[in-house]
Amino acid sequence: MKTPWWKSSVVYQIYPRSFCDSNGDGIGDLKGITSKLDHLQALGVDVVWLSPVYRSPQDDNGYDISDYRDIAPEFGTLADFDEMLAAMHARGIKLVMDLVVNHSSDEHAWFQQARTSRDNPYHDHYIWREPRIGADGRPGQPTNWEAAFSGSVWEWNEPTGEYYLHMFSRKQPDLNWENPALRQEVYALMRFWLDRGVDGFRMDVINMISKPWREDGSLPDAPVVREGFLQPGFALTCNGPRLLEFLREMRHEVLDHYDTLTVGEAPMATTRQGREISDPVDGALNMLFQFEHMDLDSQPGDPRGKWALKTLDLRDLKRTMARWQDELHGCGWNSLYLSNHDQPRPVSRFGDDGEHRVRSAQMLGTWLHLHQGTPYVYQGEELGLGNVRFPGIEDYQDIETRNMYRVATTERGEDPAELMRAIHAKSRDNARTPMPWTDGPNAGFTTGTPWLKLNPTFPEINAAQALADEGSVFHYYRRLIALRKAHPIVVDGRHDLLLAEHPQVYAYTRTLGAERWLVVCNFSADSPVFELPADIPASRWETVIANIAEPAGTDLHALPLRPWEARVIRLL
Ligand code: TEU
Ligand code: CA
Repeated sequence: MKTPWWKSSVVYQIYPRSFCDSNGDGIGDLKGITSKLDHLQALGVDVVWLSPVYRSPQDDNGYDISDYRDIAPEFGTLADFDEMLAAMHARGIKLVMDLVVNHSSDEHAWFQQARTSRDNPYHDHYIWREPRIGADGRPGQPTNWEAAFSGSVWEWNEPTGEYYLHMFSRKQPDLNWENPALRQEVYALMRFWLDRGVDGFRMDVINMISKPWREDGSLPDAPVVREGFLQPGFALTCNGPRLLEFLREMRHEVLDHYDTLTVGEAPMATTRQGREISDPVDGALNMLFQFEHMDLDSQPGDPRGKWALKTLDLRDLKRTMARWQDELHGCGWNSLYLSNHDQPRPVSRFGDDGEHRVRSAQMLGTWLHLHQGTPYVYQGEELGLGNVRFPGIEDYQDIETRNMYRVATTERGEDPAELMRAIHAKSRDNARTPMPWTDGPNAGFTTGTPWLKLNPTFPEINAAQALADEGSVFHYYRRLIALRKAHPIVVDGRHDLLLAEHPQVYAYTRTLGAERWLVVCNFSADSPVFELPADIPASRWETVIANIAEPAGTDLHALPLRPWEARVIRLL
């Protein structure tokens, strides 16, 4: 069987607001993207995933859509979109759109109608509940769930005398997938973009669309982890009873009729859900974005969630990654990512953004791209761009960061200095600082005032510098991407983890037929010695790619490693 294109592709994610501003209003836009396609082509990526550009009040930077069939004016027009898509296709680059259909904006015409009366035909497009009578006999919120962006998931709607559900901000009401008419609306808007020529979808929190309804029409409370406050409700909504049914319907109604790449964003997903959803026969999507490896540097079970910082234990990463590799091999498929618009920059998070910035960024890229799956590169990752440490909360724009800080300081009395430390480590704005193109004014991103402050490192870390320097992260990523095109083992080879308990060295093999590659990565600034297990013969070997030209030894059963070294080796 021919390998589908989405298995051998590398995807580049563009966060349009922060990529390139063509008209000086400080906001990146579609014309800006079209002007930078040389950069993507030089890198060698096959597909662009574009974060939302639809019409939106931008409460959550476009993940709150008020018109699914139009472009936000700050990003351009449908004509600009068609021009961008044609320019991408002319270069052999496909385009995957962000599909945000767990919720819409409260400014969407559906919601504007829905909230006017219980009899309105659009009322049932959303999720409504009457107050629940509490133990004190007084009416209150229907469940105890806390929204992803703080506060309750329930917002009162006076005209109908009901609450509506919003898992994210109050301007992002959840859509009611139980309603077949709503589902048909979603399928129709998908066809609208596919017929326009787009090549697939990244589906925002798609495993949250089926809510855990009980027979009496109520929703369960979440377990209490923080006495006296709202509770995280995500775990209850991420694998609802009708999820697979809805996704299979979407597949049969829409996806089966086009040649697409589909990736479902799936918080809390288990390998079992990953297998079910990506099963080529009975599943529905090509692959998921799972989060397990992104949760390993937070304190498990802590109600502060991702803000409760923890140092990564490399052995946890091995256990998690190896389980996803092993359990999907030969049946499902997965995406590979370290970075996106919601996550801090990997070089700051798992590498060294100081002295060893370039080498550690290259090591992380090697480690990621040599796994089995479809790799995603997030804008700026190919430059080895790091996090920012803005001094005050007012420098941050992200709704998640701002709301968390406000509620933590005003309602829970948490220490502002400690919160700022967590924000420096984890805020989504780390990933959203404007793309540094040059060392010129505003890093060449805009001629105006950028909507979010630049990363102050731009005089040294920018695309022009990276292109000019053969030793840059960019050129290394370019070689990594080319490697995938030249060697089927990178796409199809089986993964086997080595040295599961080593705290610094991450090593694994890939095997395809008689061919075997060994990947050795030093996740530290120390100089450990890599010891290949004795049962793997390795008298002759050669380096395929490495972030330091010459190996420090010849014996793989005792190979000294330099700080943050990465080496891919063909065993002969
Ligand atoms: O993110 C979903 C999600 O799970 C987030 O709560 C994520 O865990 C969080 O941002 C990490 O801090 C998606 C989008 O990627 C995100 O940008 C949106 O804000 C969110 O959905 C709502 O649409
Ligand atoms: Ca602009």
